[in-house]
Amino acid sequence: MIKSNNNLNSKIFDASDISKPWDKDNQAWWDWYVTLADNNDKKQKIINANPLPNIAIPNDDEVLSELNEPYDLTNDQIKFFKKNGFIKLKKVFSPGTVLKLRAKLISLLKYHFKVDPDKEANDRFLSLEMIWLNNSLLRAYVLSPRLGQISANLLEVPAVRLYHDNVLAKQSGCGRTPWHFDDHHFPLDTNDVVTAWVPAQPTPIEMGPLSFAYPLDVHKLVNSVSFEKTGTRYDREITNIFSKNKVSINETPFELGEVSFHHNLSFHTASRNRTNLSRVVLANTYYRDGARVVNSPTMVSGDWQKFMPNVNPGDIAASPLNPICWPV
Ligand SMILES: O=C(O)CCC(=O)C(=O)O
Ligand SMILES: [Fe+2]
Repeated sequence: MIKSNNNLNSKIFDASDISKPWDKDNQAWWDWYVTLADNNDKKQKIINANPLPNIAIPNDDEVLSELNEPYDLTNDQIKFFKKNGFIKLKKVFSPGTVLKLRAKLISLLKYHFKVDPDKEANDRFLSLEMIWLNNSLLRAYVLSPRLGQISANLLEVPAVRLYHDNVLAKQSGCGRTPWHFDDHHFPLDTNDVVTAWVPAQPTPIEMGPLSFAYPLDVHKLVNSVSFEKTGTRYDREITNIFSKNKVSINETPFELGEVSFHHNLSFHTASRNRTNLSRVVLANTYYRDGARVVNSPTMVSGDWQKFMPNVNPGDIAASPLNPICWPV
């Protein structure tokens, strides 16, 4: 009798059990992940985004030289990042270099998903990763010494490696990205991790720019909220706790060429895309050279071994797919 009760109990679904590895691809991961977002704004109308500016597009050599140029950070900017866990920097890239990136990403998305993400929206969050392996120009954007140098300087570490790149196309009508911090996602045993989030078009509020709760240590307010792999309770609870505690949230537009950098303990979210264009972003994650993989990655890390083949839990995270991006 006791035995059969145990059997019964072991079959009860436990929404907080995330111990099993993710066994699908990373697109399936995003399709799942966005179901965890609370969307109570469904009735808002889709509006037309401004058309993309009609400007000269630089040639490949001009783009390469821009991606290689250093970016001077002030001590105040580094202090701001340390305190707040994110920073938004203008003029990281020229408008033409960003629009060239967008055209490349759109053609890649068309190829993989067989839809034009700006025209045939089906409210989806489309994702591609490891694009740097197959295209030399996109490799330059992902392994950009400029992004690597900013990342290393913000983290104040001597060298950074690439964890992965990620094309994140939030289509017209696609709902919120749930509140989270990336420490929950990345199976890296370090807090020296930063993501450069590069929007590939001007990104007004209506398009759902990445938004950050600050200062960095607001994650302590929500550390005890247990994550659940189904439903929107986790996301709603974070919203409630932040609102009760009057936590500041930076939700501001991105101009063309502006890039945000966020730390793996920074809590962030993004609103629904209420425009008619896809919100296309290249998000590259970099971490301190020498860091290890955690001992027990979870399903929330997705198919992380795609990003570091033959690296096992506990190992130093330094596969050939994790090149040092700074110094070069
Ligand atoms: O683009 C989004 O909406 C989410 C991206 C994100 O969470 C990240 O890059 O860490
Ligand atoms: Fe994130």
